[in-house]
Amino acid sequence: MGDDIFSNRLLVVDDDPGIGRLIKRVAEGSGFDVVVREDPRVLGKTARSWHPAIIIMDLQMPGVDGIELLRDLAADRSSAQVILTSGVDGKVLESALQLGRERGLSMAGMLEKPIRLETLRELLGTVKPIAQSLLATDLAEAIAADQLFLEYQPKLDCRLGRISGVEALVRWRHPSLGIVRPDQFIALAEETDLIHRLTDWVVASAARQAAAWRHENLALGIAVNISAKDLENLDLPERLHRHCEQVAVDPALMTLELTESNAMREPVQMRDVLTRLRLKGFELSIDDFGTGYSSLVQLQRMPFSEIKIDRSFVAQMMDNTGCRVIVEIIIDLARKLGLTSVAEGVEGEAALESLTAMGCDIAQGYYLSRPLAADGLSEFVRKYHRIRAKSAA
Ligand code: G
Ligand code: G
Ligand code: MN
Repeated sequence: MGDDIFSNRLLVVDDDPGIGRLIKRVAEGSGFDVVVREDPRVLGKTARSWHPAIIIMDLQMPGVDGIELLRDLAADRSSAQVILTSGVDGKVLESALQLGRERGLSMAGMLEKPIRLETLRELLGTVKPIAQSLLATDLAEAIAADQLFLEYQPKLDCRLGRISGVEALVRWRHPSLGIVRPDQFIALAEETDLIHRLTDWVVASAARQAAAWRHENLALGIAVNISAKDLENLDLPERLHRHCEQVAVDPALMTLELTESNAMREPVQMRDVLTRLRLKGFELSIDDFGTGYSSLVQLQRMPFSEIKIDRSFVAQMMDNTGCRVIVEIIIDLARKLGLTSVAEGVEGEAALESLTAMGCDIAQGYYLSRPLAADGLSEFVRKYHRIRAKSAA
C-alpha cells in the first residue's frame, strides 16, 4: 500500500480494443485517470508500478485467464478494487468474483458483456476509489481520536411485531475522504492487529449506547460484529465483559456476530474463547450463514446461540425457489437445534410475511430500515411501535 492518494486511477485489461476504448471514454467522463492494456501479462507489473485504485479486467483473454490474474493480484496483496467483465455465463462470473474475495481481494462487481453504458456508469459511481489511500497509521489515529462512529440497523421480532434489537455497524468519518465504510478498512485492521483496539472501541461504544437507551426506557438488544482474528487474543471475553460492566449492561443483551474466515486455523483456541464468551453471558451468532466458511461444521462444533442467514438467500427468496428453500431449511434447522434464527437482507413486505410464516424469529433489512444514527434509531422504534399499536387498536 503506497503513501500517495491515487484514488482516481483506473486500469483496464481487455484484449478487445473496442471495450478498452468504451470504458476509457465513459470513465474519463466520470473523472477517472484511465490506462488501458490489451496484454494481460503486463497486469501485475502495471498494478505494482502505477497503483490503480480500480482494475477492470476481462476473465477470458488469449494465453492468460482471469483466474490466474486474480491469483497474482492476491499474491501481491493488491488493495485495488477489482471489477470483472466477461461474456461467459453469469454463474461463472459470480464464481470468479467469490474466488477473488476468498483470496482476499476487494471485488467491487461484475460487468456482463455486451456492456451496457448505464451499468458501467452505475458501477463506476458506486466504487469509492479510496482503499488505496487508507493507512494503518490513520486508522490507529481514527480509533484514538474518535473518528469512528456506529450506525444501528433495527431488528424486528417477527412473532411480537416489535423492534427487539439492533445491529451496530462501524463507520469512519475520515478527515479528507468523508464517510468510509467498514469493508474498506476492516481487512486493514485485521492485517495490522488494530482489529483488537477497534473491537474494544465498538463493544464499549455499543454497550454505552445500550445503557443510554435503557435510560430512555428502550429495551434493545445490541449485536456487534467481531472478527475471527479477535479470537486470537485469549483475553477477549474478559475485555468485552469489562466494557459491559463499566456501564452496568448485562452481556446477555449483547450478541457477538462472527463471520468465519479461513484466517482462523486453531479450532481449539476458537472454541476456548467462544465458550468463555458464552459463560460470561454473551450471545453468539454465526453471521452470513450458508456462504463461505460459515458452515454446518462450524455450527456443530462451536457454541453458537443464533444463526444469521446470509442476505444473498433472503434478498432473492421471493424470485428464486432455490433461495427460498434454503432459507426455509435454515430456519427449520435453527428451531430444531434450539437456536435463534435471524434473516438479514429483508427488502420487501412479501419476504417479511413469508419469513414470519416460516417461523423465522428475527428480521433485519432495508424494508424495515437502513442503518441509522443513534437518535434516528430511537425515533424509528417509537414511531414503529406507535403505528403498530394504532393498527392493532
Ligand atoms: O455496514 P456495511 O454494509 O458497510 O458493513 C459491511 C461489512 O462490515 C459487514 O459485513 C459487517 O459485518 C462488517 N462490519 C461492520 N461493522 C463492523 C465492526 O464493527 N467490526 C467488524 N469486524 N466488522 C464490521
Ligand atoms: O455481513 P453483515 O451481516 O454484518 O452485513 C451487514 C450489512 O448488510 C449492513 O452493513 C448493511 O448495510 C447491509 N444490509 C442491511 N440490510 C440490507 C438489505 O436489506 N439489503 C442489502 N443488500 N444489504 C443490507
Ligand atoms: Mn453482521
